[in-house]
Amino acid sequence: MRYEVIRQQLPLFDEDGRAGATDDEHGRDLYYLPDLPEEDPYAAGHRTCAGCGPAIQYRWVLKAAGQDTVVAGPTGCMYVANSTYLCTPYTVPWAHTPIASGGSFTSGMAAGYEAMIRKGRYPGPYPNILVMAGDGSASDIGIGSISGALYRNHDALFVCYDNECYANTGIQVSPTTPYAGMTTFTPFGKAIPEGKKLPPKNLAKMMAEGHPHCYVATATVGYPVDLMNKTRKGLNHVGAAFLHCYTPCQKGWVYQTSMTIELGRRVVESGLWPVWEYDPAERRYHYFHPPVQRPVTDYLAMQGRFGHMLPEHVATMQVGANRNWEAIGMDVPAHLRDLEDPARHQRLKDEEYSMPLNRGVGA
Ligand SMILES: Cc1ncc(C[n+]2csc(CCOP(=O)(O)OP(=O)(O)O)c2C)c(N)n1
Ligand code: SF4
Ligand SMILES: [Mg+2]
Repeated sequence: MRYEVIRQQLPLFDEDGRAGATDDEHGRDLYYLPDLPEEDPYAAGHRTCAGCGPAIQYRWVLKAAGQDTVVAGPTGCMYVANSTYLCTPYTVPWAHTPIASGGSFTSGMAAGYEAMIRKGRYPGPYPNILVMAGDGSASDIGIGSISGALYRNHDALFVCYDNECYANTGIQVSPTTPYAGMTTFTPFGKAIPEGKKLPPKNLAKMMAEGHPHCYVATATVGYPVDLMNKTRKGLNHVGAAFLHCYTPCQKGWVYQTSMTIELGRRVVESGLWPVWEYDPAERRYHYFHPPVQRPVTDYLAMQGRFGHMLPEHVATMQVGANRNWEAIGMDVPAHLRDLEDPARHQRLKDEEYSMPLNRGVGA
């Protein structure tokens, strides 16, 4: 006998309330949170650093997914710092996978649940299946297995929590490390004064362009309701979905621990992390247009990993941000265009910005 696979539909959180709570002194919406579920599948008691962006992202995503969820986590900080022998912070089933296998392991889970439900060996409904992989895993070592899973359209949500480095092994460069981002593998010096020479891999666009039948979105920990709604949309989508989330790493980026959420806003407001959704039914991108457009220095100066940047490096970063503004359909104000000229910048460490500076890399 063949049984029907019943799928869940998670309701979206109210964003109207968020719109009603707008206009702080910068014209931004406030940190509004609607009535969130009390359940916390990612419970307290783990060992991540204070202010850890990936831990915040894990909490919001699992709150949005709820109790009827199974999770996989490839090797990385969110495996190692979360789990000790026979102990994890999860109140839902969780499995560790090798760093390269997040996609293939999750494909197996999805296919297994489908088969078990159809054969009447699991009562259903079909659970929320998700994997949360670091950028080293999702954009580098394990990209093949995730791309394969997206291509085969397994019904699961594939999340990349992006802390822009291989954090767990001591802050090494990854493909998503930004231009000029200092890591232990991209130190600045006489030969390479900018530290990292290459721009970051555009992982989310690769996933959307390469798998046009999938729901794909970007998010940051600076916009929790948006992150939770995109989690639910990805889980509700029948088939594969990919979510790329910006998650600051306090240890690797060297910033004040209380600034994780603020960084998640400023990276968007400085044009360095476009927030969007790709709708596979329409085959269209929907871009978020932030109400504030800042110079990149408002973002860079909060982090020690950029403290070595010279005027030409800051100008290069502003060029990239300005092209991003154009790509998402926003005008580039004259004062941001002017900042493409290196002569308009000092060495970053000599400037005075709104945030106190730390120096160095935290490895
Ligand atoms: C095949 C393989 N290569 C290298 C490692 C060593 N390793 C363990 S965790 C890690 C860092 C993973 O980086 P990322 O996926 O970005 O997660 P993060 O640590 O930043 O949370 C590495 C390189 C491994 N476990 N397996
Ligand atoms: S090193 Fe970074 S990603 Fe790892 S636990 Fe600390 S803050 Fe989180
Ligand atoms: Mg990482």
